Amino acid sequence: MNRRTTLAAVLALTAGFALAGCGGDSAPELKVSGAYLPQPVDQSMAGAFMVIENTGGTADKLTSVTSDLSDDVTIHTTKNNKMEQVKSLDIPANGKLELARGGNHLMFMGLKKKPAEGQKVSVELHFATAKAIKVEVPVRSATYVPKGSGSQGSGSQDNGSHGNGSKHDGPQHEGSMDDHAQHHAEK
Ligand SMILES: [Cu+2]
Repeated sequence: MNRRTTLAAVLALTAGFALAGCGGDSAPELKVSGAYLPQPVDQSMAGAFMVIENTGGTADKLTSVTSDLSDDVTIHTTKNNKMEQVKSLDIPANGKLELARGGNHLMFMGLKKKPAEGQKVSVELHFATAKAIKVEVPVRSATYVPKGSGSQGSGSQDNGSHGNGSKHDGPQHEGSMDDHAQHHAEK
């Protein structure tokens, strides 16, 4: 008896979910804002940043990214100033996933052309649950920092916390981008 009741409950839940969550669990509701791609130094690589907000009651994951700029787009985190490729990034329910300088970012390798400031790069974000979202990401100056980006945690990143006169990307990213270049050069 008990088992049958449970099964019925599960079926009811599943059906509810299929009907866009009548059962109380809402689907992820994702919105992308503040996307930008700092103009890269050359065609070898570029990074992009944005905020993905989830107003739904269900968590989701950013699982992959495609773009007309590159066939090799990966998702990176930054740990101890080193970039690390990850399979996915969590987007919490009623929360947000922040991609920002010195932290999580999208990485484009082997660019098909060098994007210039003022242009837009078409990027498609793929998620575990939600439908893919297409974003026209504006190309900004190499040193662009979005206004009100105070939530990155590690303080000012543009003013020589490295002191090595880096002129293009955020110091952290650039330092580790060199690792990337080497890594890829070994192919
Ligand atoms: Cu990276």
